[in-house]
Amino acid sequence: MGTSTNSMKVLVLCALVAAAAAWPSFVDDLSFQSDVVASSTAHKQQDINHLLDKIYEDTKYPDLQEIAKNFNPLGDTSMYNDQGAAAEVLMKELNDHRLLEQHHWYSLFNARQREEALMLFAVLNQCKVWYCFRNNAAYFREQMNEGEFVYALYVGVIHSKLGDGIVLPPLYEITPHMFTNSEVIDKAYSAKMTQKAGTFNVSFTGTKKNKEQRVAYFGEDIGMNIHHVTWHMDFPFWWQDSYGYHLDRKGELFFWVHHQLTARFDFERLSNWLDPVDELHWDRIIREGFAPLTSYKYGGEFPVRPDNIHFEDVDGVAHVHDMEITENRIYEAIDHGYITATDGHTIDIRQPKGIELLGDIIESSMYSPNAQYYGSLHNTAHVMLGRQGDPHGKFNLPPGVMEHFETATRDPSFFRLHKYMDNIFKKHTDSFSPYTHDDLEFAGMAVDGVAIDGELITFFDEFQYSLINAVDSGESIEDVEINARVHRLNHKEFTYKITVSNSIGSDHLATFRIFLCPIEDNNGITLTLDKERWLCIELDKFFQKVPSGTHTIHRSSKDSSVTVPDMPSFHSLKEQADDAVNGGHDLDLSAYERSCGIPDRMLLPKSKPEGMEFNLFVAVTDGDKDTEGHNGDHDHGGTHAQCGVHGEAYPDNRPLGYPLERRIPDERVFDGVPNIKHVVVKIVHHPEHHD
Ligand SMILES: [Cu+2]
Repeated sequence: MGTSTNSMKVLVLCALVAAAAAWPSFVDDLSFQSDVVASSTAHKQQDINHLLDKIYEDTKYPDLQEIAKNFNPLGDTSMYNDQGAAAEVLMKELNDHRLLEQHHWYSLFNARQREEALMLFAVLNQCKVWYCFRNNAAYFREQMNEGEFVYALYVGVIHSKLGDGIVLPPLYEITPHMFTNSEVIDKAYSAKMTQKAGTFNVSFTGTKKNKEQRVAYFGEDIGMNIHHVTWHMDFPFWWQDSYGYHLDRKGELFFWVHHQLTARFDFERLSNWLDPVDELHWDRIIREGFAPLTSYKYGGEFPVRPDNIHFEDVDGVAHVHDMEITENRIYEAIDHGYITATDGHTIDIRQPKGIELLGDIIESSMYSPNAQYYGSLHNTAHVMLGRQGDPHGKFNLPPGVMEHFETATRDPSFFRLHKYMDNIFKKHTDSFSPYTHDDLEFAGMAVDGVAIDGELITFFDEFQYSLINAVDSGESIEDVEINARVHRLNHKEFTYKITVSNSIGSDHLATFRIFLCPIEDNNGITLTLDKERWLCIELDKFFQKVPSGTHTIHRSSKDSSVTVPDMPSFHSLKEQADDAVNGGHDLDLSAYERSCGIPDRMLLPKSKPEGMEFNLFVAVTDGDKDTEGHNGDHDHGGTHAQCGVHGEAYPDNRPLGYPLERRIPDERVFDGVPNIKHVVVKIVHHPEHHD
């Protein structure tokens, strides 16, 4: 994956040629309208690749160097929708020397650092044309803190229309320190210094003495980390609709995506003879410590938290008591069935939209109707947990892993925190009356059979990613190929075969909702349907026309709307973009455009070598009603289940988790509905199988 000197020279040359051919000379020609030629997806992809290459160093690409030196963000303000207002704000901060220095850690949860990153995001987001986006990015890349820059560029590409078609490189190759333990990073440095290429094994954190280590493969999975950080970039808590559009059902998705992460973690625990994760409480000890064994590129080691500590107040963040007050206010809202807005009026939450508002106040996001009163339980808890190793700032430690979305799931306390919040959401959903037979029935549609074509087999694969961006470059030291090798949970592809009878008399659109649910707990005790349903993981949700009569629907595991495929490596993105630019052909990476979603490989829980039985639960509901008011496209880019549709309304009108999100005191109601069926399936783990 490394780049040899020669190919590097060719690459730089190509970039030069491409730049000369495609870009207007910005020094004497500020009419950005001539940008049109260069705005092909291939050029944009190439620009993004170059901007993200070795972000801790000055850019090595001559065209970007030129822009960084000569571009004036305020030179032609007609290239912005806001006539340069956002650029003016950022330029003032820059000229007043108020911006965070380079070579310093960055955390989104640090208010000032976030503010700075969002100033750059605002500039990029106001750009009318790619010329503006790219030149501002190239200019501020050399002026701002690298972490702020990378964050702003990622959310800029995700949310600006100009970013359509661009695939953001996997963050584990852009900022490898956040994903790779220090031991391997150290080896990467020495490989570079000694000019010996190498591939180094990354082991999961901890030892076998720590039971939590058995499930470290889940929280430390680089694809899972990407899913989590990308979800929070797609649905940022700081988002305001004035940035351009509304993020549909953000608060509810916040609940659902974290509920699913928690349920998935519990499935992995069950697969490893562990009890479900316990919830965290402000007045109880934090049982599990965590030693991340990772370091910042700049800023030292990630702090350690020992076992069995009591929550401490964190200077400048919150008192433990404040957290309890916030929690009480949220519980009070749930029990009342309404929240109180800033102006004192009440908003009913015992209605379908209620969970969305609850998510907004718990996170809290800018959508919260009253952040002053309901606080920011989730975000503050992340910081509280991140700082427990140095709550009073005595040791000047940098932020903990909990203070970054890309590293948070490494710490077992992440799942404890989310179990705690999940239980708050459960209290709310439990306040609704259970679905009745009539609510659940899809008259004329019956599921006659559910089967799996193929075997449900999991294994660990071996995967390599490049560490080249972790190490510094020097004039006289060439890059050598340096990779990290990780083991990742994977499974064999399989197909669902769902036999459906449609006696409605005509074709009808149906929504297929597929869940995997545990049958027994870790002690072998059979779960009631009401206990089981809260532990289910969503495997797929799709819309499909069902013809009249009896038909078997085939659906491949790889088409799941819950998952995303493996991302192309940074090296491959560079190669593809360069080839397309040089060859003058199109670049189509649309299959990888969204990286929010559970990695396809992790669709199934690991299970055990002797196999474990689970319930495969299929509910078929009326697709016409479910998608009423949406466009006729029923694929929605294929990642809608937990990540929605970019820039559009969530395609399913039902509550997330339907029909399992409400309590089920009487199992007979579900048994008596022909359009819902569950069968027992067996998943087997092959420990010896390496792909
Ligand atoms: Cu999260």
